[in-house]
Amino acid sequence: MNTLFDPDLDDGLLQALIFDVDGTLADTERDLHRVAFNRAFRQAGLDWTWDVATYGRLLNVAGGKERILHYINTCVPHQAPADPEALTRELHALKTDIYLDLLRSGEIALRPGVARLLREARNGGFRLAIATTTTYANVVTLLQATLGDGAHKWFEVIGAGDAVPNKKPAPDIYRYVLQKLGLPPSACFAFEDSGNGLRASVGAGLRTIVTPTVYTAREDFSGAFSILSDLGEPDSDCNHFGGYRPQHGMIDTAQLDAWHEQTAAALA
Ligand code: XBP
Ligand code: MG
Repeated sequence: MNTLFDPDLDDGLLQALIFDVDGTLADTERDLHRVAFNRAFRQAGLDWTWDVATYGRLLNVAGGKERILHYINTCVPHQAPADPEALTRELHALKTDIYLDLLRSGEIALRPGVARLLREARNGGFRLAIATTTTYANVVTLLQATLGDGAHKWFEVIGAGDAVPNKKPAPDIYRYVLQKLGLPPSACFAFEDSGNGLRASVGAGLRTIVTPTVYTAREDFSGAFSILSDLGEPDSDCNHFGGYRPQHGMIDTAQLDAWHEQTAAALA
């Protein structure tokens, strides 16, 4: 897929911020996605349990359906049904319903600095987008549960789930989002938490700020623009692990504009 962009939209300034979801906006994997998978297995009468460590290994496979199918084929091949794809679809539909209920009923928080940066970017006229592997309904519900009704409309493009055939680490979902925005990667920053996500965004040519989670902390982040503990808050500096260091202990639009000015020419 070629990224076709509209030259009229690219005036050399920073235009858009593109966010991954799971791990980046909120730490959803261990206590929400994992729990939802396990409940779906139980509801389907299966005795499969993904403990915290097992799930950490399975996270290398991006996408819930892909993860279930991988597990069937490699971890419980003796229990594989005649049609593993059909069972995968059934389990994943159950899992999505359970995950949405968990989001609606639980107290999920965005990671430090996320709500602040989104609000600031929105007020400052930046365009916002999502590039994720997870299911579209999961994104909308997470945004509404954390930022309020209608918050998904803050994002001009939500590239999610099966919008592209190849999930991260393939760059396809980022290319899809850039194409919808009509922007070249040099007009944007991406935000990721994982090695797979970083390979996808860098593969699409995007400068990427990585905020790892406990699950992804030991992954390979070479090629990241900046690696930070989180996006920071005015009263709580982020820790700097590599790449560009934010001047005031947090990522705000002034910092992103300054970094853009320093580095955009080299990308063009
Ligand atoms: C993270 C993932 C997702 C979720 C499960 O995606 O790998 O697959 O674990 O979501 P990202 P689904 O960090 O790109 O948001 O079950 O809906 O696929
Ligand atoms: Mg992620």
